[in-house]
Amino acid sequence: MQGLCYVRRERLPHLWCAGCGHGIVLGAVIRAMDRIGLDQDRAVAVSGIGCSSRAVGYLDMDALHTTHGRALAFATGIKLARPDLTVIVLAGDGDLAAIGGNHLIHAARRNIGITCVCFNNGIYGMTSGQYSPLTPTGARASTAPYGHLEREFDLCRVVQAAGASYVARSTTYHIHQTIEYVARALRHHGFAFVEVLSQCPTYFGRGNRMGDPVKMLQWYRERAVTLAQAQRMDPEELRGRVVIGEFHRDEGVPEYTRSYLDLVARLAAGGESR
Ligand SMILES: Cc1ncc(C[n+]2csc(CCOP(=O)(O)OP(=O)(O)O)c2C)c(N)n1
Ligand code: SF4
Repeated sequence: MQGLCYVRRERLPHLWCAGCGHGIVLGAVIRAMDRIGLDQDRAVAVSGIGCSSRAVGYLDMDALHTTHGRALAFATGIKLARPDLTVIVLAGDGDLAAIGGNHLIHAARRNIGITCVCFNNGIYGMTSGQYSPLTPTGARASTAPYGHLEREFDLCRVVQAAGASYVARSTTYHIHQTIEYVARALRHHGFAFVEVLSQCPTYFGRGNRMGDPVKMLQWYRERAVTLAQAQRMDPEELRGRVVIGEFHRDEGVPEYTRSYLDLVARLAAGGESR
């Protein structure tokens, strides 16, 4: 496998359930690191809490496993203290969109130079299948045994509207796109967000009678439409589909730590004090 230098092989075998998509997402992140030749001595991986958040433990680089929902808050501190480092956040949909929702919005608003990969399995995996803000309407969860009533976030649209300058979505089935989007995100200077749909056969799959993990991957293949296809479809045709693609990429938006360092330099040089 490419990118083995980024893997803590002594930590294997990993603890995810058989057929869990999170290993596929981590594999894509590792291949993306390899593709861009990431210097692992100048990179930090940060996570919150959840099955997905265990991913940082398998990366051979400085890593921080923080409190639930707070990965981006810790990552922001790291990036401000050491803007020269590549800071990568790996976290679940519950972690990023529920308890950590405000951190996500404000990291995007600042356009701080962090790469954030959302492992979206549409459920709280680690705590046995409660619904998250990304659980699709109608899906069953342990806290929605008759089907989820709420509408799910389109998290890419939320993050883009908040100000992120790189936004993309893929799935564990569309692995080549996933690797390429994460590679582009890692090269990007501002806040880069990649959502990857990742199957949880144990709780989402079983609760929704989706069959084995292969069937869940086929479900992603059948549901997914590209951005170009989606633009030719009406809302009725798009119902129940997931749009994948690169939604937004703008290198022209000021990155927060650069603006901050410029201000510090101006003040140190005796520039304006207000
Ligand atoms: C403050 C706090 N609240 C709740 C929890 C319990 N908890 C641990 S992981 C988790 C949800 C994880 O779900 P998600 O982020 O979607 O990741 P997954 O396990 O699905 O990969 C929750 C609610 C916690 N650890 N800390
Ligand atoms: S509970 Fe779900 S998300 Fe957690 S390891 Fe098992 S399959 Fe993966």
